Amino acid sequence: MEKLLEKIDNPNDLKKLNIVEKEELAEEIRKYLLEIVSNNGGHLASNLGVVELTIALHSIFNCPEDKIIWDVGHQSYVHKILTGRREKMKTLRKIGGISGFPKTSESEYDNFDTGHSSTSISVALGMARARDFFNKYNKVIAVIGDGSLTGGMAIEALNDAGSSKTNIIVILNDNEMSISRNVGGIPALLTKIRTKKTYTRSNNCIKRFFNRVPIIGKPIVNLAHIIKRGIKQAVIPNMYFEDIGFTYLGPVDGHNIQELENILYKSQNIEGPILIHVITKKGKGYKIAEENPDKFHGISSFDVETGEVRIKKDKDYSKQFGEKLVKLASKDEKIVAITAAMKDGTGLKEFADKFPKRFFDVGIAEQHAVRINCRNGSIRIKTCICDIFFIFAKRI
Ligand SMILES: Cc1ncc(C[n+]2csc(CCOP(=O)(O)OP(=O)(O)O)c2C)c(N)n1
Repeated sequence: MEKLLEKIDNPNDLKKLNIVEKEELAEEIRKYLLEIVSNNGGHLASNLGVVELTIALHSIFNCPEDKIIWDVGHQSYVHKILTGRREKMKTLRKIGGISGFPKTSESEYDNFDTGHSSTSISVALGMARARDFFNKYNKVIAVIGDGSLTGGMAIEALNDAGSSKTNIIVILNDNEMSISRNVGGIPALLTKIRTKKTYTRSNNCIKRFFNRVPIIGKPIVNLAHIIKRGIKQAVIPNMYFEDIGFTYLGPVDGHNIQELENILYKSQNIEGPILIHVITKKGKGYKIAEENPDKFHGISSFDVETGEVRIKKDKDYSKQFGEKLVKLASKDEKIVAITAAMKDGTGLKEFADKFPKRFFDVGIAEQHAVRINCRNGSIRIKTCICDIFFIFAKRI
């Protein structure tokens, strides 16, 4: 029997499939991703996590007229496979081969050349404003991970988009992981929302109820307002997104194509900025990656049976750096390490394990990471290694 995947040359082919066929297609795509990345190396776990989401997005929206912006872009393999680049994906990480990130020069379905994280909402908002300016009606969708949402630029963009009343859709792909486990207050907020699923489902009923609480007299108005807000905040954590101007939809199971299609379809009829909270699993469908999502975030050629990397590098720059820093820090307790969500990539794992109190992962926030360590009386940057992603500081 001919594989479904071989029949998909563009999103219109995908739209002809029913849900059961799309589910089969998802499994075929997973196998194909594994085949390519285990041979060539690449970003695996994030792509396995967005298979159903990407199928649903290309089923509901009409690309390339509608614009999808992939934050970071490392999770765009499925998008590439579904938009006419299935065969070219075999050239990933080969000289002259396909890019592992969206490239406007590569396809009309790619809208922004990415690599750095936390930019997608800004790009989407700009495109949406341009659309409105030229009286067009296409949809603009930013797909951003919970890790990238910790980046300052993403928060700045949410702030602007929320108050703008512009029609944009932000898909929050929440897998609880950056490259390592996600850190900070925003992931904590998302966890609250996830664990209060039942409450968020009845969000509208609760809101309606509290809005009907009678108000008597001016002082009581204020008091009632504070109490109402307090209770709402306690019961409906997604209020954060609603309060800054977004319509919040979800959370939705990011591996259920039907549910995803329903919510995406619904989003098309809502005015203003929308945030759809999608829950996914990094590495979904390949057990070894599900259990080690950080190792399989970006990986070189590996054995599918064991998950072991084929050629192990003895020493690379990051490893050298990490080892040296551990040596120095063993002799000098004033040395601390700061990373912007790049513990593994910058060779700091051993340091973090050995000196947990002297290790700071500040989330994807390089600007903040640099600034937090400038002289403040007690901490001053002693050395800043050329790569902005990691610095180490010495308390004086
Ligand atoms: C500004 C910046 N800092 C760090 C990185 C390295 N980086 C690439 S992907 C990633 C994690 C992204 O996490 P998330 O947005 O949740 O996506 P996921 O991989 O979990 O789907 C990081 C830190 C980057 N691309 N850009």
